[in-house]
Amino acid sequence: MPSDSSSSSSPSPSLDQLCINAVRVLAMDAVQKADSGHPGTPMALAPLAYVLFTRHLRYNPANPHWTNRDRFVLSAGHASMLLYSVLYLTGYELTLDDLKQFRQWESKTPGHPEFGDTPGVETTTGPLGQGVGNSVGMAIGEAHLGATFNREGHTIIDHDTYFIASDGDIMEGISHEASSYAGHMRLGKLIGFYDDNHITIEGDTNLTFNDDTARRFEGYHWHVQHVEDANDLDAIDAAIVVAKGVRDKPSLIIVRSHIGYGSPHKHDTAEAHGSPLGAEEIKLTKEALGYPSQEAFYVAPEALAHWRKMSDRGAQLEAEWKKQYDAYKAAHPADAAELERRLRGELLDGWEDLIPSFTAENGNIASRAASGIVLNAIAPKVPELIGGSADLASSTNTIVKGAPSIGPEDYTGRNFHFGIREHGMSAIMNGMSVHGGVIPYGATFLIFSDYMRPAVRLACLMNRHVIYVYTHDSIGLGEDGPTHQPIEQLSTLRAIPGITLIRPADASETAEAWRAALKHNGPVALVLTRQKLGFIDRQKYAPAAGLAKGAYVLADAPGGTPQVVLMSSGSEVGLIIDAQRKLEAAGIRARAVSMPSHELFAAQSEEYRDSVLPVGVKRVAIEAAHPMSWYRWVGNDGVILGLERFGASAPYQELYQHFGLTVEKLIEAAKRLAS
Ligand SMILES: Cc1ncc(C[n+]2csc(CCOP(=O)(O)OP(=O)(O)O)c2C)c(N)n1
Repeated sequence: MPSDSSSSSSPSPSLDQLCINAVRVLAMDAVQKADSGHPGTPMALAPLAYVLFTRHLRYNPANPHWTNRDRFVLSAGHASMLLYSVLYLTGYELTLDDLKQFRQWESKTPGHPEFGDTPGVETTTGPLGQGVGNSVGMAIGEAHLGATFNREGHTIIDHDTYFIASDGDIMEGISHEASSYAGHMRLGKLIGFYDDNHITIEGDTNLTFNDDTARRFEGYHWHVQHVEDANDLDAIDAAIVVAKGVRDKPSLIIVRSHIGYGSPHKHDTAEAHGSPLGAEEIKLTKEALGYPSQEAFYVAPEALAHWRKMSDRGAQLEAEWKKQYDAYKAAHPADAAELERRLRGELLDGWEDLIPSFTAENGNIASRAASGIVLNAIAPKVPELIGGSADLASSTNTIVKGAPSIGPEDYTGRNFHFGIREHGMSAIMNGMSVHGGVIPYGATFLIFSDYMRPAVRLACLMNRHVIYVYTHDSIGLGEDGPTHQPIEQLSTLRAIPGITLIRPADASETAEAWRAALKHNGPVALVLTRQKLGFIDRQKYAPAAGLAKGAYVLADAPGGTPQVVLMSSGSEVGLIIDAQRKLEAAGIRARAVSMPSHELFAAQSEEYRDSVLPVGVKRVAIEAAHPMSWYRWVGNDGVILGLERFGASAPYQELYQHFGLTVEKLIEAAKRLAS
C-alpha cells in the first residue's frame, strides 16, 4: 500500500488524514447500509477530493448557484459517495442522515449524482464519459459568457471547471470526441483528473486497455501531468497549481490510485468497485486506517470542523466576487442586467415580433430552409441562442449569417463548428446548459440522432432547455438511401420521457415550432425535411398557431361530426389535406388533423384532445416512419400507414409510391373506416 505523505500547507498530517479517512469511512458505511453502491473509488480518491475541495475549488456551500463558482463534475458517477461525503463535510445542505439514506426513495443521495436532487451536484453523471463532455460544455459556457460580458477592469466571469474521469470514462468514445474538441478550443480553464487505478469491473485494465492515455491527450493538445501516488497531497496540490497556470490548453492530471485504498483484503481488486466491503472488512479497514472509531458514519469533530472551514472560506470568496460584481454593475448596468436576464432564463421582450410569417410566394420551401430563415430572423433578439452543427451547417441551415464563429480565437461568437462529433456535441450542449446563460442548439441529420441518444436522454432527465435541429427527416431525403433514411428514430425519440419532438408540416408551422421551442422549458427536437413542402394556405386552413397545442384541426368537411379522422405530421400532412378534399368530393366527411407534436398534444386537457380526435370516430395516421408512436392516437380500430422496413436509394417520390405512402392508400383506408 503506498504511504500517505503530508502537505506543508495543511493543518497537520494527522488532521489531514482524519479528514481524508472521514470520506473513506462515510463511503464505506453508506454503501454498506444501502447494501449497494461503489465504495472503492471514493476510498482511493479521498485525498484528491480533499486537496481539491480545501485548497483549490472556489465554491460556497451556502450558495451552490453562485454564478462564478468553479464547476466540479464527477464523471465517474458511480463513485457518488465521494461527492456526497465531500458536500456534507464542507457544509452544503446535506446532512449525515441524508448520507444514511444513500440510494433510498426520494433521498438527496441517489445512486448516481442527479442534477437538481442534491445541492452541489452540477450535472447528472453515471453513463460513463458524459461528465467529461459536460465539463467541456461548462468550460465553453464560461469562456463564452466571460468573453461576452467581462469588461476592462471587470472580470466577473472567470472560473475553472474540474472533472474526475475513471478508466471507463476515458475508454468511452464520447470522452474522445469532447476532449478532442476541448483541445482544439484551447479551453485552458478545464482541468481533468484521470483516476488511473488499473481496475474496472471485470478485473485489471490489462484485459482491455493499453492506450497511452498521456500521449493520446497530448495529441489532443492537452497539457498532461502525472501524479504517481494518489495519497501524495503535495504532489496533487503541485499538479493543480501547474494546471491552473496553463491557460492556453486544457489539463489532464493522471493520478495513479488504488481502488479500495485502506482495505486489507479488497485494496486493488475489482471487488472493491461495486459491492459493499462487508461488516468485517469495514472493521479491519477502519483499524488499518487508524480511524478513531468503529461507529458507523463517525466523523471526528476536529475533522468536521476543519472541513467546515470551507463554508467560511466559500462565503468569503463569494462576498469578494459580489463586491467585484457590484462594481461591474455600477459601471456597466446594461451589461449586468442582460447577464442577469440570461442567467434567469428569461427571453427578451419583443423577440416574438421577429418571427417571420410565410406566404404562398416564399413558403413553398423545405422545413429545414424555413427553419434557417426563422433562426436568422429571431437571432438578434435571442443572443443567448448559440449553437451549430456536426459539420452539416449548410444542410441543416443552422448558421446565423453574419455572426462570428465561436473558436479558440474568439469565444464571443455564436456559430459553433462541432466537427463530426454528434455525441460530443450533445454532451457539450448539456454542459453549456447547466452552466447557464445560454440556450444551446445542435444540428445534424435525424438519422444521426442515434449517435447523440445517450446525451439526449440525459438532457431529458435533467430537463435542460436545449434544442436539437434534426433535418433530412425521412425517406423523403431520397437518393442517399437507407443508411441515411430515418425509420425508427421518430418513435424512439418520442419514447424518451421529457422530450418534446416537433415535426412541422410547412414553413408556417416551422415558424411556430421555433416559437414553441424557445418558450418551452425542456429539450426540444425540431424535425425538418430536406425536400420542399407545399405551403398550406392559412386563409383556407386553420392557423399554424395551433401547433402550440401539439395537434389541431386543419380542415373539416361540412355537415357535422366527421366520419373519419386523418392525421399526420410534417411532410405527410400535405397528403392528408389532399385526401380530405378528395374524400369530401366523394361524399365522405373526413377531418384533417396536423399533429406536429405528440408530446405537446398529450399535455392538453382531455376536453381539447377529444375536440380534435372525437371519441368514437375512427382514425387513420400516416407518417413516413415506423408506426409505433401512433398507436396511442389511432386506437385499436385505426389504421397507420408507416414503414416497418428500411428505405431505399431512389428519388423520394418513387419511394413514397413504392411504400404505399400515398393519397390513394389514405383514401382507401379512410373509406374502409368511415362510418
Ligand atoms: C456507458 C456506461 N457503460 C457501462 C457502465 C457500467 N459501469 C459502471 S463503472 C464501469 C467501469 C468501472 O471501471 P472504472 O471506470 O475504471 O471505474 P472504477 O472501477 O475505477 O471505479 C462500468 C462498465 C456505465 N456506468 N456507463
